[in-house]
Formats: sequence, C-alpha cells, structure tokens
Amino acid sequence: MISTSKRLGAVAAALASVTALTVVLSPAASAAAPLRDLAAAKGRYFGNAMTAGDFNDSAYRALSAREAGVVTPGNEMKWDATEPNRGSFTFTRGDQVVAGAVAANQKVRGHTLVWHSQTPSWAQNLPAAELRSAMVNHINTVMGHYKGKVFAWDVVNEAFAEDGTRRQSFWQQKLGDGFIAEAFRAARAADPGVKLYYNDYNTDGIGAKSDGVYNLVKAFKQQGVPIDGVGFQAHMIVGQVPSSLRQNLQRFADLGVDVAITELDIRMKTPADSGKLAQQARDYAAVVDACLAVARCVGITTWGLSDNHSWIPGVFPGEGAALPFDGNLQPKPAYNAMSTAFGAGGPTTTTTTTTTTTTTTTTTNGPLPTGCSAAYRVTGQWQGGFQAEITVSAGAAAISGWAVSWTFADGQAVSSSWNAVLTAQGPSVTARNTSYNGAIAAGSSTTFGFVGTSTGRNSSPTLTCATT
Ligand code: G2I
Repeated sequence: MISTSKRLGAVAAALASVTALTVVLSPAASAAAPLRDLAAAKGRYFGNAMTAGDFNDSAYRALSAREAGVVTPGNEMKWDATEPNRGSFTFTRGDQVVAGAVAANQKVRGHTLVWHSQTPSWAQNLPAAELRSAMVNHINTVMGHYKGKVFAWDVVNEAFAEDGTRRQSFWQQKLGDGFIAEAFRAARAADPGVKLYYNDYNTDGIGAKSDGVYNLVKAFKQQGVPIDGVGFQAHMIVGQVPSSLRQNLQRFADLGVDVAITELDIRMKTPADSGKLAQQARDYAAVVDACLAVARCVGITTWGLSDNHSWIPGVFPGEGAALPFDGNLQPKPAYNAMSTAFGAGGPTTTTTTTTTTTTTTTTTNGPLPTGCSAAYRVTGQWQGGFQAEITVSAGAAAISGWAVSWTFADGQAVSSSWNAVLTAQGPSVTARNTSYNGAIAAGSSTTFGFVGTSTGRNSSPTLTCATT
C-alpha cells in the first residue's frame, strides 16, 4: 500500500512537471473583501472565537486570518485555564491564542475573569473573605499578564438570571450584590488602559433580563463604578432575532458605554435546508444592520466561524449549522448576507477635512510617470502560512484596469484572495482587477490581498504592474 504522503508527493511531482498548468482560484474566494475589511470600513471590527487547538487546523486558521480582525479565546483565559490551583497561574494556552492572533494581525478580546462556570472548585469552596481576595488576585494577575495584549476584557460574565434578578451563583451568594462593582474596580486598577465589559446572553432584546443589566450599568454610571462596555452574546435561534435588538443596543449606548455583539451564532434544527439557510442569512444581516445603526456598537464576534467549530451540536442535540461558514469552510448564505450588510448599510466613518490654504508644489524632477505601480506587504505570518496585501497605485494619469505579476522565490502558494482575480502558473502569479476596482484615479490606489502557504523562508517578491 502506498502511503498518503507518498501519493501526495507523486501528485506534486506530476503537477510540477506540467509547466503550463494554470490554477484558477475559486471566484467565490476572490470576489468579496473579507469581513474584517468591510467592518473596518464602517469603523467596526469583525471577530471570531478561537481556541488554542483551532490554530493547529491550518485551513481554519487561514479562514479566520482572512475574515477576522479580532480573536476571542474560546476557553483559554477562563479561570480554570489560568488559575487551576490557588495562586498557581498558567498562561500557556492563552499565550498561544495571543501569538496566533498577532501572527494574523488580529487583536484580542479577553474572556473572561469572573464567571460562575469554568471556575475550579477550590475557588468555589472558599469562605467569603478569601473568595473576595482570590477574585482580586485573579483579576490582578491575569490582567497584569495580558496588559497591552488585549484591548478589552469581559470582567464579569452572566451574572443575571432570566427574570432580571441576580443569578444565585456562588459569587452572589458569598459576596452579595457588591461583587460586580468590586470586580470592575479591581479590573480598572489592574489595567487602566483596557476596556472593561459586562457580558451576558439572552439580553439581546429588551426584556426582564436586559432590564436588570441596564439598571446595573445605569447605577454604575451614577456611582462612578468603572465600566466601558456591555457585551451581548447573541446566541440566537433562526427566525428569532429580537425585533428590539437595535433599540436595546441604543439604550445601553445612551448610558455612555460601548456595546458589542460578542458571541454570535444563530442555530437551527439540523439538517439545514435552503429555507432555513435563507432565514439565517436574513437573521445575520439583521444583527449587522442593528450594530451599524448604533454609533457605539464597536464590533461583532461570532462564537467560532464554521459549523464544525461550534459549541452548539454538543450542547443542543439535533441543532447546529449556526455559523457563517459550513463544515467544509465554504461560505453560507449567512456569510454573503453579512458581507452585503457590512458593505451596504449603516453610517460610514466620516473624515472631516478643513482646507484653509492651497499649496502648489512644483516638482523639478518632471511629472509622475503614467501607468501603475504596486507595493507588497506581509500583514500576518504563522507556521505554514501568511497573509499579504498589495497596494496598486495609478501614476499621473487615471487607469481603467491593471495586472500585477510576481514570482514566489521560496515555494509560497496562494490559497485564497480578495479584491482581485488571481491565476497561478507554478510559482508565478498574476492578479487582475475585479469588475469594481479596475478604475483608479490619478495618484490614487486600491488594495487587494491573499492568504498563502509557506514553508520556512517567505521573502517578498518583486512586483510588476501593467495597465490593461
Ligand atoms: O457556552 C457557550 C458560551 C456561552 N458564553 C460564555 C462562553 O465562554 C461560552 O463558551 C463555551 C465554550 O465555547 C465551550 O468550549 O463555554 C463552554 C463551557 O461553559 C465550553 O465548553 C467546555 C466544555 O463544556 C468542557 O467539557 C471542556 O472541557 O469546554 C471545555 C474546554 O474544551
């Protein structure tokens, strides 16, 4: 029997000998800009939860690198992961998530410091006074370790019951109502530079539970308890996005806090069919629309990115298919709907330009050349892969189409791209404009990008730009 690696080797050798082979990358992958870019153009972020193990799945990792500008560790910064025994801290897995995110040019949301779940029994069994000091010590140590590495923390998670009263957790029972404010005060002192969030589920629409959280945030603002944001987990069911979502986000924002969708997924009874997927697409678009309609809604994170990286099937038997990509990492209607919603709706970030004087610069070196030029930049790099962006600029005259070519020197290959149509012949790649970005005004530029594979060295190729 021939081993898989030998067979792949034989295929690779056969492919290498076909010199004229042209690999046309799938148009689906090259048509639209990644959600991280579309969201950023609206002053928002798009993120997804990643576990340390997720970074070992190279295709999934590349998908997250392409689509997400923010990563939330799924489990690795929780109490059971960071302080499994009293006073003994381990940051290995959390650090792996941070390193993976940094390599892909992604920011990190810290999750979570004080929660009734995934907290070791040694902490749960402490008497009140010791629990209080253990909480402060945990906050100080974990936030101290991740200072400068995360931009926000879910300081307290899921402290409310469905009826809007406090959840009767061990925190509540031992420390009383004040524990949330104590946690936020300790968090502000531990790292004054990070955004502090309260995070919960089933608080997305207006109702008893979100009223409870609303009253807490309002009281915090009146009493000067530090809080910067409220996270709405948004674990939803197809066809049941609360109609008051936007209004709810807005009323919190009006209290003077940022709001964020922190753990979005929209589950259905499996198997999926086209009707359910179409409804799910409308639901995802509704969440994006709501966030874009609220100026202080800073971003959207999905809990996983593809249906094979989701907590839903394990916890809700018979349900799943809750994320924007399917189990083969192919975009679902929900992905396309989010892409359209981010691209089309809501207020754009506005730049105010004040012109007071007009300066005329006379160049002595002659006019800018016509034609186009291109610049290459690696924006993220990890074991086995990387992401790059190429900026195409027009010279002294407008252009109506362009083609950028290069040859990889170190065996790199493109696996998916955006804002350009790429063809590869062995190590040589040509990227042509799409229907929407061929025209570039004189002196202006446009950007396209790709995710690629690499082994070892990853030198930047020399680019040739031609007008077409
Ligand atoms: O439950 C879904 C989410 C609800 N909001 C807070 C989030 O932190 C929470 O995330 C999930 C993780 O995605 C799961 O991966 O939290 C669960 C625990 O409440 C996580 O599940 C746990 C399993 O239950 C454990 O058996 C397992 O050891 O993950 C652990 C680590 O893999």
